[in-house]
Amino acid sequence: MSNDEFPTDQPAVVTCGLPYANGDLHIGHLRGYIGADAFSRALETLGQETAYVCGSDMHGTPVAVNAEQQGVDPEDFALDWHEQYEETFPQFNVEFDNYGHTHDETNTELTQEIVRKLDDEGYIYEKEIQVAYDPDADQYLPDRYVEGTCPYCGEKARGDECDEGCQRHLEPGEVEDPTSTITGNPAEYRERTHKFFEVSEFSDFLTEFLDGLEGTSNARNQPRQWIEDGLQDWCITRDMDWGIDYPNGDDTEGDDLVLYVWVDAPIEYIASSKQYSERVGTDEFDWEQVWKGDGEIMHIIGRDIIQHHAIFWPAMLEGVGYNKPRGIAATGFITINGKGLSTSRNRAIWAKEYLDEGFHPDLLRYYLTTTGGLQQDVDFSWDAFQEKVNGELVGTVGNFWYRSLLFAYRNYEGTPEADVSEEVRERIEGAIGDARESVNGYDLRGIGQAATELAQFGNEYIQRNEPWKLTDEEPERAAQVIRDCVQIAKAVGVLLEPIAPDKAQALWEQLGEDGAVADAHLEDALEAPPRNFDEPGELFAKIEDDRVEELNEKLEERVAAAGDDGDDEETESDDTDGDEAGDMADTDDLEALADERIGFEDFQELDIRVGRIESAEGIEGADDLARLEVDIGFETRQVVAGIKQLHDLEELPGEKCILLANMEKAELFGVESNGMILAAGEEADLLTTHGDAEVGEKIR
Ligand code: B3M
Ligand code: ZN
Repeated sequence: MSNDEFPTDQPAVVTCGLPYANGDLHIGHLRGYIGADAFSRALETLGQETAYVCGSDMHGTPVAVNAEQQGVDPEDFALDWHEQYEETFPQFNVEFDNYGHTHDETNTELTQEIVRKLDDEGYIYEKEIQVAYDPDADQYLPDRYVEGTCPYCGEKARGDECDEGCQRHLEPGEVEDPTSTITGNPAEYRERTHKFFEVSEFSDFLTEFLDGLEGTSNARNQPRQWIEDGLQDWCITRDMDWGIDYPNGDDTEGDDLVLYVWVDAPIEYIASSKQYSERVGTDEFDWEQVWKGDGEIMHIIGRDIIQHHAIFWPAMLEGVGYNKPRGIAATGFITINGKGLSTSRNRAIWAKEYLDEGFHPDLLRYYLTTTGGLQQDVDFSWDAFQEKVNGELVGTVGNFWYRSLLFAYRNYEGTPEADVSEEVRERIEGAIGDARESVNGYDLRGIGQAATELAQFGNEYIQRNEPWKLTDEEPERAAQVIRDCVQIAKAVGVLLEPIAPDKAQALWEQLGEDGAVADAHLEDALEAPPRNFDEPGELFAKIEDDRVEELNEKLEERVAAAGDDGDDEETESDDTDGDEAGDMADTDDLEALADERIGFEDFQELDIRVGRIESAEGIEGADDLARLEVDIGFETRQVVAGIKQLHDLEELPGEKCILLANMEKAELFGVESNGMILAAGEEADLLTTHGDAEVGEKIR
């Protein structure tokens, strides 16, 4: 691995989190798979040799619990979903170079080999621990078979993760007040012998690893905090039948101990790369060069699985002497109409549903990659989707492509014979530079913006030069303007390919280009298109208002229908990627409105001011607290806020906020708090202003 600018002379592997093979894919999944696909395509446009690999996650309780509920064998159940995923991804132009699954031979062998090696190296030991047990079901209760309270933050948690609270991974025995998800009865803790991986030995290594890690800042900051708090060793076996057997069967025989799903799942990244090599030959792609040599490894994941990727996984790789990831980009969640995506409440956009509605996959790809930064939560609504598609794809890109090519076709039967002007060449070079920088900064939105802004420039350019007025009087000038436009159109296609591959290919063909735009590099954006091409067609169509109305109604109706009985069934069998966190859902989940009214004078007593955060840092020893310096115009205030786990503190300086300035002073963990930052909801969404209110101004 290096931190050299892309493209490097080493092969790269891009991965995304493996979907649990346990249910229908929805927009929450698609964001990750489309994002990683776009990123890997974008690397290729830079000339970086890249393999995009993934596979289905077949093991663990997320699969076993669902299979059991349906009374089917977990293997059959998981394989069924696996096959569906294999079919679905290409329909969104998500094209993996290899898509395997964790139960196949390659992964099973590799996992056992790696665990054996960790054992040989002395990183694995046995320990007696308390494991939840359901006496009625006569069964041990690993992970999602048990629920209870998170010992760190007090929220309701699953056996292996605090999915609704602090997002921490939980070790067996940690969850408090355990209940069995099989019978709903209280579970008891029993003593069992399990295998542990000595993650704590890797603290220094991980600290250094994180310093060099690229990607989104949340993937570095949260793990740094966890290391500071002290790493615990990691239990890597479970009392289950379904999974990969612990390799040294001798001492655990008959005990049904399998490896914890999070051991074999990331190893599938390697196994899938290996299968790709085996298929195309090591001359074309050498998995060992990546995983055992110096290749570039980039993981795109959901932010709920940072700990697995930025702590456990690099420690495992280091333990066996493999290469480590160069970048981890952790995406935010998806909300639907401003509310948390909830599969049990049917508040989701399903992959199949989207396609059945007849929308082109590239529209969703564009929406999901360019609506927010990778790290931010992205809200999906049919209205916002319509606005983006009609405004940017139809109005800007499609409009520019069609008018330029049509004009060129009608007047010159293709690309006019003229040179591209200096102005346009420079503008295209600028866009190429922006795209290159965006790829290097793991900034998908920037990649899309480079294309859209160039099309925007194209529209202005054609408008400014009015070639239709020039064809008779100044034919040479007209030819030159249209030559420029055709070049811009082609460049937009090359730049947009990672995000909207089909549409870019269609443009490519309209320009009479041979081959695939996916094979083009960014510099090809400056190469002249063929002299002749046929009459072009429009590549994007407007989404009409009545369509959106209809889609909104459908969504509302089915959320309402699920609300009637959906909540009863909420055993979380549905959630595959933690995307329900932050779900504030229905009004029953909200705090009741206050009955008592206050007068305006009471309100006036609150001195609430616009502030700007100058600095933010965690308070040592306090799990949730951060110390902020907030400029409120007259002075800078030090305040303590319970946002350490909920915000990326590095990102806060410069942000406007709202501060209650005449709050009584308080001292927390020895730090004086002189004011209170206002925030909404359990995720502490920080209040701000949306206009140009100045720092120090009073809220009235
Ligand atoms: N199967 C899904 C999730 O927790 C899980 C990812 C594995 S990545 C190695 O998002
Ligand atoms: Zn918690």
